[in-house]
Amino acid sequence: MYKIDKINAREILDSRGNPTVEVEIIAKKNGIFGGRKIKAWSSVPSGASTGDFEAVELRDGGERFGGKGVLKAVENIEKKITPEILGMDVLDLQRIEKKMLELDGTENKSNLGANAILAVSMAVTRLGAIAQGQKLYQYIADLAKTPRQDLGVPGPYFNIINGGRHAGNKIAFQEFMISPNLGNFSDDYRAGAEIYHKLKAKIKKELGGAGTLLGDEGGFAPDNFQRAEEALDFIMASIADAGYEGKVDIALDVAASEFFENGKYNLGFKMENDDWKTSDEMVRYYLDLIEKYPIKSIEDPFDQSDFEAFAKIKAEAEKKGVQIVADDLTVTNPERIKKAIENKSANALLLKLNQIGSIGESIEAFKLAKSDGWKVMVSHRSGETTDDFIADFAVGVGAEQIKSGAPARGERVCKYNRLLTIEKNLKS
Ligand code: 2PG
Ligand code: MG
Repeated sequence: MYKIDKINAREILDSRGNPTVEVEIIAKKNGIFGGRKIKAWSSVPSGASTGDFEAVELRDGGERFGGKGVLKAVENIEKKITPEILGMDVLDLQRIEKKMLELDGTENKSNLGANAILAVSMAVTRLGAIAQGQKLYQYIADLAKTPRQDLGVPGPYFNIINGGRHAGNKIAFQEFMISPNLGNFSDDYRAGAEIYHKLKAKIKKELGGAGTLLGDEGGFAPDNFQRAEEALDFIMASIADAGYEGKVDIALDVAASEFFENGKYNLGFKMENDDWKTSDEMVRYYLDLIEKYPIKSIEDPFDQSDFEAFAKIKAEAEKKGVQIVADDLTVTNPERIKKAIENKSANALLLKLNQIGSIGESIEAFKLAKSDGWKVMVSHRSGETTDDFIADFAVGVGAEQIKSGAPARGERVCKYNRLLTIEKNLKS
């Protein structure tokens, strides 16, 4: 039995240059010849278009890093969590998480910080896998009781044009994603990268070099685009240029909460002139886009509290084989997922570990979504680290889909690259 022996926590920077939490945990097997040691680390990501109902990411406030320091979260790991879980068996993730949740004592983890709790939770999961001599995805499959024969690599969604809060350009929608359907992950990955490069060349040629500047998730963020259609036209042309016509689905993350005010949506929120739309106008707009482009997935088409508008578009979109993904609406929180199921607001869940803040609760969220036949898309955050945990998590729970930004930039591709290895392992 490996027991938790030492925990080192520290403040590091994420891909946007903001502080986040990294943790390293050492566990020891007691034996007559002294202890054999194993260790694992983890680091947590951070969002920009954060849902109001997410678990709390503890930040220090004050002057350091513009208030975004995480020294309190680090101290909570070292001074509060560590004494409680030292000596516990690394295979006892459930008890360890329960201890942390009790210690925190709040609904939204605002006491210890979801960033502190999740970092420990992920590192303990990794230690469990090492202790069992398993790959991380296998161990997570055991935790989630996913049958081994169901393990496969999820379909990737590459975010190749960035807008919304992730870019300084004018476009309101946050993410324009492509999902190639070539039958296996490595071919999809290659197609994603080839289309990304064709898009870059096209933007450079038609809009000038400045158009190839990147947004937070590694997608291009040309200032010239104002409407979603312009971005979609460029994407369609790049898919054709790369030779993948008819083999690639389009997905959107609208992140509509970011431009919702007084019951209406302002598609011009980053432009000089406002462009207000009612919920019904937005429904018609989405249906129109679905008609014109091979859009197969729309995430957060409405505000995070508008379960009804979600239900309206879901009913229409479903008839056309388009999934409606709940992100800010459900924030990986079982209570909110239940509400979305009752209201028939979505048929796919965006699953982000740090929205709920522990591995056990993330698995619970996954199961709940599945109980109503939803698809699940495991997701990175716009502020990321080089931790590739979500790749193993997505495979382990049996998620059909994953999004980790563009097929470029280290913090994005480390997840996709890990999936290449897993794909090989699963085949052999
Ligand atoms: C989203 C995410 C990830 P953020 O809205 O789906 O793409 O963005 O991490 O900023 O919430
Ligand atoms: Mg989203």
